[in-house]
Amino acid sequence: MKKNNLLKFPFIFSMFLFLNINMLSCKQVNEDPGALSEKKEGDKTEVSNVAAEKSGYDIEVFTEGLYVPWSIVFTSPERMLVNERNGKIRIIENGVLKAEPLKEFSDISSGGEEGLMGLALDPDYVNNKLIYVSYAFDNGDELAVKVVRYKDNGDNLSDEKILFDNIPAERYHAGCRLRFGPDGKLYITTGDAGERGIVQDKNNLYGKILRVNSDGTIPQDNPFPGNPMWSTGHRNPQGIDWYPGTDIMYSTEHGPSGFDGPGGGDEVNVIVKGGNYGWPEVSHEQSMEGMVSPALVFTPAVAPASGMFYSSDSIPEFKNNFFFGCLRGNAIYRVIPDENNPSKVNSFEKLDGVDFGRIRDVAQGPDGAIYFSSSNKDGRGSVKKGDDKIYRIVKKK
Ligand SMILES: [Ca+2]
Repeated sequence: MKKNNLLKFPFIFSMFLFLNINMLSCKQVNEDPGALSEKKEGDKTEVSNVAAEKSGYDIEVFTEGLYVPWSIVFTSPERMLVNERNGKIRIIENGVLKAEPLKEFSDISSGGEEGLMGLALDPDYVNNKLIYVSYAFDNGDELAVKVVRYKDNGDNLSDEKILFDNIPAERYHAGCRLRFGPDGKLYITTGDAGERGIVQDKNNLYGKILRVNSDGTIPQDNPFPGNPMWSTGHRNPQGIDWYPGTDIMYSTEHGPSGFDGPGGGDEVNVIVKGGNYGWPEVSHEQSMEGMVSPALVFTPAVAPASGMFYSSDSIPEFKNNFFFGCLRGNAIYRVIPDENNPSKVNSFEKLDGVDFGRIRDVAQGPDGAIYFSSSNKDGRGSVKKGDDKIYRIVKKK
């Protein structure tokens, strides 16, 4: 019953709702949406300085002058790598953005939402220096996404190994987040690439979360033998992570845009092995036997572009919470799972003080700060001086 209540709650941007947010009590999910449901999508939420002052953190600019920073990873406490969507892996060392990229890809396609996207470190990076990237390219006939592994030599990459060069892509719904799970396997999110009619066929790579070994081979214990699919029925998932210390996986997913279903319906899902998440048969609050319903639904759209569990003690109130950046929503959301049953979402809130335009990746730093990137240069934002930027949330001093 409680879950039904969660599903029925349409999140609406509105000042009215915002004023009812109590930063740490997080009761939005239980509020009666009735009085709010007539608000229009264009309504703006304004960040309240009063609320931000009450919070236990500060937000600082970390780097600026980037172009659509899609993925952020730390290779050491001093060195960050950032994928810029138009094709460069940038190095930020001791807080300084280096002019020379680690690599610039010459075969990138970045005409719409696609481009240089996912970036992940091998679980044994400290010893083997392996990194993994995903990017869209034109294979001569059509767009596709490559997942490629390289050795990071500090100021260049070598030892290229292509894991996939055939993940379906389009200018829209091209995925493609990469992250290693606690099982040491590489997980890859793929979009429906505009072919939603075939997502339900498990024998293709459209609208899936894939799971492979770090060399691209298929693990023996995948749900279907010889198949890289871990879950299916996704429209365009772009954020995955695992509740700290468990194998419980959360994912964010973009809902329909009007042309392919009623607008909104963005999702937070708890991903289970072999699960079918419904697209395109069901979306929003609809359910169907054999398909997993979302833990949270956001209407109107917030456009969730990332996903990260926070595991540090640095900001104690955030420990074991799930965070994701929102493009259209111009926000970071904080999702609070039930600590006794982390597969269940207790509540969520919009993080106070985040008012920097479109937000894309969210990453935990080795220092316990939460780093996040703006995405105002992606063609849909309003570009501010110094964009795009990476910010960080640190405990209030
Ligand atoms: Ca779904």
